[in-house]
Amino acid sequence: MLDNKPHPIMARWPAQSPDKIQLYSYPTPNGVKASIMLEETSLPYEPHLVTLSDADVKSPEFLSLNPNNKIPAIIDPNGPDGKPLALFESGAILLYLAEKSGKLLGQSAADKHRITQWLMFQMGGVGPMFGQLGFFYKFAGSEIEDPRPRERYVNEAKRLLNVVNTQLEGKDWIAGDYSIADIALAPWLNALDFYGAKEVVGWDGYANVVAYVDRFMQRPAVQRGKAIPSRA
Ligand SMILES: N[C@@H](CCC(=O)N[C@@H](CS)C(=O)NCC(=O)O)C(=O)O
Repeated sequence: MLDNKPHPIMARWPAQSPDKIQLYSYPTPNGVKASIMLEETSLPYEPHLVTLSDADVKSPEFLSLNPNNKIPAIIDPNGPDGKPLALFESGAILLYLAEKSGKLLGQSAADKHRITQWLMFQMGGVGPMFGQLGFFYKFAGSEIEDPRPRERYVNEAKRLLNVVNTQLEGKDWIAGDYSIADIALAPWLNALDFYGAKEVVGWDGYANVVAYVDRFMQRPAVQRGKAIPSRA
């Protein structure tokens, strides 16, 4: 609901519980950031499956919520000042849900900024670069004969893995205590498995990263959230 009127997206994805946070997503590395966060914080929510097909993400109803035609997006009927708030961009959603719940954004102002720093590192670095690696290594770009795009993104992925591996030395989580920075980062590190790119980046050589992703995947909220919305 926005200004007491149903949001236009609800014409296509109706809300059964309009008093709960409405999540529009698909279980990709970006999508599961939102569902894992909602599971970690126990905020009540209702998930809606929006597939990556143009018929869904480019539908007028979805574009009314995210003009950038990408999942995830949310509507909180009870946002700041008790008013509805619609949001897209997974990093913005993580920050919002952390502030709303008072969870996973550290204890002090300095913690918050360090966590935000690693969140931005994922949003501006690991996500876009690994996404391009997936395109040129597994998907349509893998048919391109020129080796330079693949080499560029393989090398950039290795460089980023080295940054993360070094930061994790002697630590369980990327920015101190478990935080939204981990919820942003770990699903993208794990995406190298889906891309079949673990061997080409030398995954097993990044021991701290390997242990980190395993640690993240063992969390019960991660186990639940990574399968939401259900694709069934
Ligand atoms: N920067 C955005 C990226 C979101 C994104 O790339 N979503 C992909 C799935 S992982 C998507 O919806 N793709 C559909 C399309 O581009 O048509 C975020 O973090 O929310």
